[in-house]
Amino acid sequence: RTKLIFNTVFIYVFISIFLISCKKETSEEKIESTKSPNVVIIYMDDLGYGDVSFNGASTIHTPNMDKLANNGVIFTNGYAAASTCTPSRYSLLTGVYPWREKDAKILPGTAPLLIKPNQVTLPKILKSKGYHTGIVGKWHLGLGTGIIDWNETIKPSPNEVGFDYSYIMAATQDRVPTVYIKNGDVVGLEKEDPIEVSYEQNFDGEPTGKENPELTKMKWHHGHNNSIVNGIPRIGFMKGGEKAKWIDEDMADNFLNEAKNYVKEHKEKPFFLYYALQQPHVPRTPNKRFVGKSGMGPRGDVILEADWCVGEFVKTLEEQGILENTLIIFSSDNGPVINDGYYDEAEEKIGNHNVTAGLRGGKYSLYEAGTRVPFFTYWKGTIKPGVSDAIVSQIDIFSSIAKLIGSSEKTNDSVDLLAEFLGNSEVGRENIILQGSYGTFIRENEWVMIPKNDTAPSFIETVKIETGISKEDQLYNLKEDFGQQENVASKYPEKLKELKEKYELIRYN
Ligand code: NG6
Ligand code: CA
Repeated sequence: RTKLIFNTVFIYVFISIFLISCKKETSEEKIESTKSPNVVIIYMDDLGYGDVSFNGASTIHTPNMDKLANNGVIFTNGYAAASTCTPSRYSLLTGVYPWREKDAKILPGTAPLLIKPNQVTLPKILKSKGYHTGIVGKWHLGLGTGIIDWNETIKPSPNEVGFDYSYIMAATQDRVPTVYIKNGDVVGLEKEDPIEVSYEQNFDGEPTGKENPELTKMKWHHGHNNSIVNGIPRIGFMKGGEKAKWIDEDMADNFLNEAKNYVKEHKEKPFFLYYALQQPHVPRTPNKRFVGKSGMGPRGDVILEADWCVGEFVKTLEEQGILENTLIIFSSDNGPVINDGYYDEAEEKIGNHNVTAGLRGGKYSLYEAGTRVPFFTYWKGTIKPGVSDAIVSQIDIFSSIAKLIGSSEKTNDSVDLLAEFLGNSEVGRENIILQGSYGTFIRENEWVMIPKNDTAPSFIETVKIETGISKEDQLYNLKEDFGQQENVASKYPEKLKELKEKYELIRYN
């Protein structure tokens, strides 16, 4: 009898354990059974770590971003590859450190395409796994091979480096040409009114911000005094293409509609959408629905506008019934800047809002606020909500997505952090080399080491941002010193030496 009871209990326990182990399915295992999830990257332009309420801002409210972030994994140590746009975007799409590519620096609107047509890219690997791939929004990675005829189909464009569909602005909102380009063609261009673009000289008789300030509705503070479009003086000269010129105040709606349409048209097949919003980069031109809404002037208003766009976009995924089969990665290309070249009240109306949340520096900087950006992943029903302190970067999206879709592609620089992005691990990278406008530095665990530099400036007067450059080596312990206030290089010479060696090994090999 005892034996019988023993056997029954044993079988019962055995079956229970078996059932429990069957049920305990991690999100990674779940993917095995999910068929090719859609992948969406929502990418902001110049949005600071402190510009979102999911990172603690109480001076500005981003409810739509928060809703996703708080139901996904928020990364407190999430990095862009660089503290400016082009290098960050280059790394996001190639999984390669930007400092390996000498031309990965802020590009003019006429620059040739930085990504080589034979280079492996994130959209290419998705394409090879049957995904439809699209980009809507800011490109800023160059177009063509040198001299562009804007009146013909431009090649190569995003369509030659992995995107099946592209609807983009060539460079930035403050740079010419101020037109949308769809699959290589300028949208709305009329044959009788061809476009000419130059970054060297003006076209005869064309007004400029410098010579005709009376024609401008937004005043330039530094730079931004070339051709005037919609009353806004820009970087670079442009002539013609009147009907094709964008209306700045409609840009957010326009990109949003394109992104929504892309989703609706491609929901039947797995898709990858890179939705690259233009806010809050200059010129900040909120639609009239958002003017005055933040009380912080146009910079705050366009953040609210972008937040609304994110909400509307996600609503579309929901309405199309595909939200639960879509991984969303949200981040920003670089840190914040308050005055980036126009008088737009950003400084005057900032109030108590801290765009960096106390991190030192900003856009262009080697200090943390340059590259540490808002960063979260969201996947309804798959990712368990949480906050992760793991060091992750946008460079790692390449290898992580490759893993997700079963591609064997990887690069030396891009670390597979799929488990971290899905909230199943908090290990992250051990170290990373990050780029500023002047040079690079290493972050490893809680340490940051910025190598000394005798020639570059330590401060950019026009934007009032510290570059992070110093004639001394700098060492910071971010765990004890979030705001990088105390250089502990002389206090921990061994640590400094160790990090310098590691930095040089990665950087120069
Ligand atoms: C700078 C511009 C700045 C911005 C930046 C690019 C001047 C004086 N400043 O050169 O306004 O356009 O380039 O920003 O022209 S980024 O986010 O695309 O990298
Ligand atoms: Ca940017």
